[in-house]
Amino acid sequence: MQLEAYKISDHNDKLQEAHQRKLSYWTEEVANAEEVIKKLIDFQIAIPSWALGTGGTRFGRFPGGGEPRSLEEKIEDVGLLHALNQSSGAISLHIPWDIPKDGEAIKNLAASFGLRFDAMNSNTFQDQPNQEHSYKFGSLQHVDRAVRQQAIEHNIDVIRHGVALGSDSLTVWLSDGSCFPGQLNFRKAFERTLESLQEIYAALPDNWKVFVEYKAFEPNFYSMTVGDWGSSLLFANKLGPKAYTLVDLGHHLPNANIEQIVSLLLMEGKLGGFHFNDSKYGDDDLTVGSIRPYQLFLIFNELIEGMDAKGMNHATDLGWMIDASHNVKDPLEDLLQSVEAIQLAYAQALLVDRLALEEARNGNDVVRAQEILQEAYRTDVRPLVAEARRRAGGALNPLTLFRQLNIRQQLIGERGLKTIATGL
Ligand code: LRH
Ligand code: MN
Repeated sequence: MQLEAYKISDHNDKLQEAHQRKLSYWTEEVANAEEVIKKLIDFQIAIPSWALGTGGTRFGRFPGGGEPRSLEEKIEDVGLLHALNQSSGAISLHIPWDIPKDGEAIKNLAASFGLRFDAMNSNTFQDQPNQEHSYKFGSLQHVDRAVRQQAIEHNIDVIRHGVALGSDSLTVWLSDGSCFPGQLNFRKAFERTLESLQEIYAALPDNWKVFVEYKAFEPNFYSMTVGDWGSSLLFANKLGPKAYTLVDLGHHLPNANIEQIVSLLLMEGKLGGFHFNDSKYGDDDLTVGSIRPYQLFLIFNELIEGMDAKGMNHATDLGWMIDASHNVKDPLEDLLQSVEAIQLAYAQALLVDRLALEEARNGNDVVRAQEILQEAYRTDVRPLVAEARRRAGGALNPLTLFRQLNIRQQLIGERGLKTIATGL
């Protein structure tokens, strides 16, 4: 479904007066308000193609209706999100869940919604129908060369699909590992995985990057071969300059200091990108900023500090992607909330007085340093984020408009109640 521009301008017109009143404080009082608004307009977040339907767990899945039945309908849904918030200008595909039958046609369809293709994701954590070799005991780490070869060829196939769509990066997340002590020779598993990744690396086009995504546990529950930022960095360093680490916020052991990990990976020039979500316990894949919004702010604070230290472009030099699963929320509403939470954390972090913060740190003024950070975090930047959307042609309040237009009902009307989207 296409969202007509007049529906967005009608919505904004009704909210304009209240919005201007809130915004005036900013534009009159805050020196870098304009700079922040411009940065927010440029900051695009990729939407995962596997999170446009209702997610589930081993205990159950409760589809809400109107889910996309094809890649084309998934692109339409991401187009809808982007029309509403003008901050979701990319889609990240997962193969084979979303194989583009006609790459050119899919590329043009996405472009008609103002969308580009972000990182491609391979899948050697599930066995496909009529697959010759099983990944039960791993893929790139497998003791059997034939299984590794099958997984290597799949990744090279995913790169081929990505080239046809204009993508320029591959995310490799491996469920490889072990469930019991004794099951795996950790060193040999690492070496076989490295050898396999080197063959995939050799197939990367010159301008491509490969992101090595780490995860502490699940679906293996004793060891994961790419289990933490250290092992991911080892792989990225041994593979070469086109290889980077990918930080999925839900892939850490409890109480890990993710903002410190981000700072060090940036310092090493080996941070490739993010899978944003939130969690309280494990890889819960919850709405971004719904459980630990302060941690998200602290991560963006380190991102800006580290990216500015290297003169990096905030909008284009890292991969900004969401990776979430929606068990109880409408997938599109959940994604609108996640994009909003990311934009808010980025805007707050842009307000941090970095000179004053360094001065406080150099004086070991711990209280002052915290006050400077929390001054920014406790600032209501919603008018800035809304203004960035308005100037880019989006809705001042995307979620309200999504509901006012009964978009889910319209999608159910078009697609039916029982449609199931491919993905998690
Ligand atoms: C693994 C992961 C990975 C995806 C999958 C859908 O937990 O985060 O990024 O391939 O979710
Ligand atoms: Mn992920």
